[in-house]
Amino acid sequence: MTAALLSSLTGGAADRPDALSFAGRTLSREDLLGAAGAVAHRIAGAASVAVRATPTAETAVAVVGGLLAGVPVVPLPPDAGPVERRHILRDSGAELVLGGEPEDDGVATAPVDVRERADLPARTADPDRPALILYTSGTTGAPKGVLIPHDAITACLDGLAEVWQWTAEDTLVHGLPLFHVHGLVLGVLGALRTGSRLVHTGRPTPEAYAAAGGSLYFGVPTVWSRIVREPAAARRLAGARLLVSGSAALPAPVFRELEALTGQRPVERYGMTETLITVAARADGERVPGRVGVPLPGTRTRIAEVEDGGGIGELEVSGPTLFSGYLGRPEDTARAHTADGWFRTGDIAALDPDGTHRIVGRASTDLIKSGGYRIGAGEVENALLDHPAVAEAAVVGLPHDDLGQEIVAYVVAEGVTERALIDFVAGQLSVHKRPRRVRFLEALPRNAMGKPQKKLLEGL
Ligand code: MLC
Ligand code: AMP
Repeated sequence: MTAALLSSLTGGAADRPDALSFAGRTLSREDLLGAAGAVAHRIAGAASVAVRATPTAETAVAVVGGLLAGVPVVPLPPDAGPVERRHILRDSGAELVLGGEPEDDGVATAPVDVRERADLPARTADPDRPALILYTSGTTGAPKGVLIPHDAITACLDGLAEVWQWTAEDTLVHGLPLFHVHGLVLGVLGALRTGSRLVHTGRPTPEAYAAAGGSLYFGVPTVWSRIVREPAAARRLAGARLLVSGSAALPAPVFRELEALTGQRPVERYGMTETLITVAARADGERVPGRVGVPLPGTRTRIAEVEDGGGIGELEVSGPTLFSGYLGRPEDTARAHTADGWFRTGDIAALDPDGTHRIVGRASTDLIKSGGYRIGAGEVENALLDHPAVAEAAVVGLPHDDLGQEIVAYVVAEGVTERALIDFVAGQLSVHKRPRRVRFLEALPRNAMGKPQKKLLEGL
């Protein structure tokens, strides 16, 4: 068992008045500990708690409270529609939602008050209970709960601290959502574990990143591509120590424009909800467009090459940062692993002779990455099929300059408009899962087995 995840927070270090700031509202380390202590007392003994994960100090307090109480935390996207919210609450068995207003889903809510103070509970985290249960989309069906152990987070953050020379001297800046690995695990828990300051900008706009004056910046590729389109903002990042991109492929032109405008090359890192970050470019290593770096300490990778794959194939990983399974889904957990226990990422990768990795695509077209969000085509198709006017639906991710991919739905439907269908999906699921465009067809192209041929849809 590695050292307790939040030991640097709870270890009695001197207070830091500006430890965390969310859209201009600042919390000291003692504010955070006191308020998280109050949350920990309130939820003690719960099987798990959900946190309405707005990008605010309340979310940091609630998550830290859960971790200190040893109660698994389930971050809820704050804009989750009723279908998605109900699924996450039922599937996780969360007993309470911290933050937000009560909703018609039978689960009590409790407010989070950052002014409350209580001593930390004596209880320490039970290593057999997960720290976090993060919901993430698969190719079909509703999102699955990914069980993330305390030790996996510790191993990931300590690995990243080493490869990026990330210390308490840093000021981390980002404006990412707090219900995924990137913004929450790296972006909040990473700052707390390393002791660095965190400036959360509320939204990841170029102007807010430029104004934050940090040393270490995190962003998804869409954030970086928006920053290079605002040269004056981009130039203000020239004094930063490290610009980090992840969650999707950083286009090479954006990499080069960032270098031209800031004088420094970004580092890329690769990961997944199920594995946390497994591969990263080192701060003192080579930074090359399209290369996501080398395995973190203790992590191993291999390529499951198809015959004559030319060194390219599915990336498999093993090591200390992996999840412990999908909640209540032993068959899905087994299917996601090889017989010898490696996790199948579903990403197609190549290993260069110097040991650096390139991610070249995904095995399935049914997992879409848009703005760094992972979206399962099946979940959006099911939402569309719930609309009474829709007879058939096929959802794909088409190339998009700003978002990497954009969600496009092809439907067979009568008597309904594109706008109405987009709003209908947004009313059930998180808003980032809504299609950007809907195309109406007479029939979906299908193969002899009756399966939609999604490759034929592009351009229809
Ligand atoms: C969007 N809009 C729409 C629409 N789609 N309106 C109508 N119909 C549609 N179909 C609206 C939005 O609500 C918004 O409105 C405006 O249009 C702009 O939307 P957008 O282009 O999506 O931009 P934005 O909302 O700014 O989002 C871009 C982004 C966001 C980059 C900020 O995608 C983001 O936060 N991505 C981060 C995802 C992430 O953290 N992933 C990590 C997963 S963990 P308005 O009114 O709101 O302006 C992981 C592991 C790892 O992957 O390796 O890290
Ligand atoms: P998620 O589970 O939301 O964390 O999404 C994980 C997926 O994001 C991975 O399976 C990859 O497809 C993608 N991803 C993450 N980081 C990168 C990267 N640096 N380059 C390319 N794809 C990435």
